[in-house]
Amino acid sequence: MRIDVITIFPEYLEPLNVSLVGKARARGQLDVRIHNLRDWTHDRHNTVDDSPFGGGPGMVMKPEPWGEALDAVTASGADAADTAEAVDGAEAVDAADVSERRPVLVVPTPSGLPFTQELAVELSEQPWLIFTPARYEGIDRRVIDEYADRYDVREVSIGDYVLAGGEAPVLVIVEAVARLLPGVLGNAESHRDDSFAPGAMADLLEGPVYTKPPVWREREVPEVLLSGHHGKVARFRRDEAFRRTTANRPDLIERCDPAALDKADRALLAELGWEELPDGRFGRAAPAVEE
Ligand code: 6GU
Repeated sequence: MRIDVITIFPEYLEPLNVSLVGKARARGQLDVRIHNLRDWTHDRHNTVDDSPFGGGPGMVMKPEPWGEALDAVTASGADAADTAEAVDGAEAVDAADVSERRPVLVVPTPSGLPFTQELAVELSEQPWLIFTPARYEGIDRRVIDEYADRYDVREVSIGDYVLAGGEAPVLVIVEAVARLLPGVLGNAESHRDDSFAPGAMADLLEGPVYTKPPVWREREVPEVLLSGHHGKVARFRRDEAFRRTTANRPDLIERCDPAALDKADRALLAELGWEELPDGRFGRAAPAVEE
């Protein structure tokens, strides 16, 4: 996969050299290119912002540098032939794939669609992503409109809070996507039980995990995990997942597909004070009304 990031703070993207993403780059599985937006300005002060039409606080990113930057970066697909060679038979960045297919433009903004594991999976299937993290009050709207005519543009928010710029969201999205690429995580099975992974544990948060030593500061690892009984271990983990999900994300329980709940799940939810609704879903039991 190829990833381009256009930013006024290239140094903010330095963490992409570290850990999982850094290793994927070193192995040639990921071709990340960071660009300085100011390289596409032409005035003495490398101006990228101006005051908003219609008034109001803050500044807006000017369309011209973004337009020139996006034209240059989107046109550079054909030069992807010089991308990193795969090491140790790892899957190399497919240059042909990049040049033949259009990039997906990912525009981080607090007013975008929520970034979810489902979107991470979808983005991980693309050959080429271009990120446009903004500062100030955002980018002149005409830039997004201009490229939405030619490319798949995704305005994405990473949560219900406001950050000073889109660079941290780029780090978040790239890490979520990169770990899904074939061969990037050591063990492909590692995805399977992820919280929010599609499949058997869908819509449940992952429960607690333990390792050696079996006793630490007089705290014991739950005995069932040492038993070697796979069925009991699976049930324990599922129970813990329900306990954590009911406590931290009751909304996920309320949306849970009733067909995904077995008898033991139902019994546990009842024990945790949830009530079964006529359609088989679960709702938080109404608190007893005090007289
Ligand atoms: Cl993508 N950008 C900014 N500036 N703030 C955010 C965000 C994005 N997602 C949540 N808050």
